[in-house]
Amino acid sequence: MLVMATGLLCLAQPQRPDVNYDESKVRPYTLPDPLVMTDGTRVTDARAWNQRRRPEILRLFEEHVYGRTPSVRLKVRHEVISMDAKGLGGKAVRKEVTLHFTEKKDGPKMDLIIFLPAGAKQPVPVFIGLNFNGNHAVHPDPAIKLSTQWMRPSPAGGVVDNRATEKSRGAAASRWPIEKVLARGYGMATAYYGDLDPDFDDGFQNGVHPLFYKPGQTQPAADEWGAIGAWAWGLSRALDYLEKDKAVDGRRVAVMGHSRLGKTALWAGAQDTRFALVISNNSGCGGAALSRRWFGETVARINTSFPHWFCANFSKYNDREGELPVDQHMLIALVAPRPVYVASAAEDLWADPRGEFLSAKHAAPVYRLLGTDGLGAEEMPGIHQPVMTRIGYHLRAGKHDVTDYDWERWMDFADRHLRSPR
Ligand code: GTR
Repeated sequence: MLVMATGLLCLAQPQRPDVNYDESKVRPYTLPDPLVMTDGTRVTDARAWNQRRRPEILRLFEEHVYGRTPSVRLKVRHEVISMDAKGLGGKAVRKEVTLHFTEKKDGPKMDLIIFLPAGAKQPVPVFIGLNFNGNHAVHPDPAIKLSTQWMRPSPAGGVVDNRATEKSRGAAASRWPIEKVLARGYGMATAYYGDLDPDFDDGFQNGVHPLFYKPGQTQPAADEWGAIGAWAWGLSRALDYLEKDKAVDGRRVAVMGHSRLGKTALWAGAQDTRFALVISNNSGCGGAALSRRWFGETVARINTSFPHWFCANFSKYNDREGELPVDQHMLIALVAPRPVYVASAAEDLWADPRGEFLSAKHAAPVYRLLGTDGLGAEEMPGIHQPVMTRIGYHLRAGKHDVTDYDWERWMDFADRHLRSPR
């Protein structure tokens, strides 16, 4: 344990000067017990968990962290905009489908791209995740529609005046090893997160939020969804489509996400139990990492830098993490008993790898109560020693990123836990 902590600190370059990266400075904290109701009642069986404690924890995350997702069902129209049975040089069936959230053609909509292994004899399990740079950035294939949405400037270049250019094709391909995923019998689906809500603080005037305002409402209430909520909602709409696609096994869809989109994948998987497997990559504060540790990014920092990600209520807990009625281990517990995988990177101290591991560990009692093996590690494992129990975990060497190592472990995990239909 001590060796591990030292290893982490040696590898890491402190990313910001006034942030705690020192394990010895983590102050003692007490986590809320996922198996004790707010009124003090202990949860001792699956029935009490499913009927009482799980809904209670979900409500607490809605009210205090991510905000409530509207329950109104929109009529979503699916428009297939391209279909190539011989995509990627014959390796993939590639489809592009636009999900229109209003009657208007130019209203809020999401472009979903799906790659399925060519020649599959039966419906395949699929990984779905939102992407940061547009669908055209996940693979250099020139046939993929170039996103026309607002986009953050990209370190890889190719974004001019907040719009993608041809130069950005394939810019994020290293994070989306599509051919490798197809070769192992999985499909891959992705959509651009900015289709759902562009990632800047505009008081929720663009994206999908206004579609749900009550008459006279101009922004979400303090306990209503922010950007992460909208992104997670979009993942569920993508799943609605995948469930209808006969080439996809809708009961075996794994949701994954990196960083802010890892927070999003966890929140999507927590709310929508149709996701059969949930993967968080380097999701950090507001994702898998425990807020109470105050290590790396904190609640106050995240709410200051990104005031639009969470609900307004979350900022009440800036520097008062101890008063939160939840911590992030309870978010992971909401996925139980479905398989969940938490992936950390050793140099990504901003995301607090140990805090991510501890969340997985403290979610395990819920997994065990529900009859699974929980997490097969008491202590944080070393670099590249993946844990593959119903809760999966690994610490990868290197930086905040998505690499082939991460994908290979997730596929190993999916091979183990999604092999047969649920
Ligand atoms: C950072 C943020 C993290 C993480 C990351 C990302 O600036 O502090 O919480 O979400 O961005 O999404 O890339």
